[in-house]
Amino acid sequence: MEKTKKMRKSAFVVALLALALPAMAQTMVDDADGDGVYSLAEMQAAYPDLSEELFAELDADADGMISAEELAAAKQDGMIAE
Ligand SMILES: [Ca+2]
Ligand SMILES: [Ca+2]
Repeated sequence: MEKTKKMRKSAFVVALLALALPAMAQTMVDDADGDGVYSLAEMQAAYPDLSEELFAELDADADGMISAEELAAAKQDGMIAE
């Protein structure tokens, strides 16, 4: 009886890990110069296909940089891949 319970528990843990893995595979934009926002070059390092036009669209406040909020919004709207 006890053995079965233990096996169920580890199966549950494996299932949790399997759920967590795709989240970890998300595209991470690297803030290479550490200024807290993402430049076109930094965005293109993560998204090689990102055009200047799309970058400008993602830049909601048009300051020439993508903030973490703008990046999250772009992902949420499906404008760029997760
Ligand atoms: Ca930066
Ligand atoms: Ca911006």
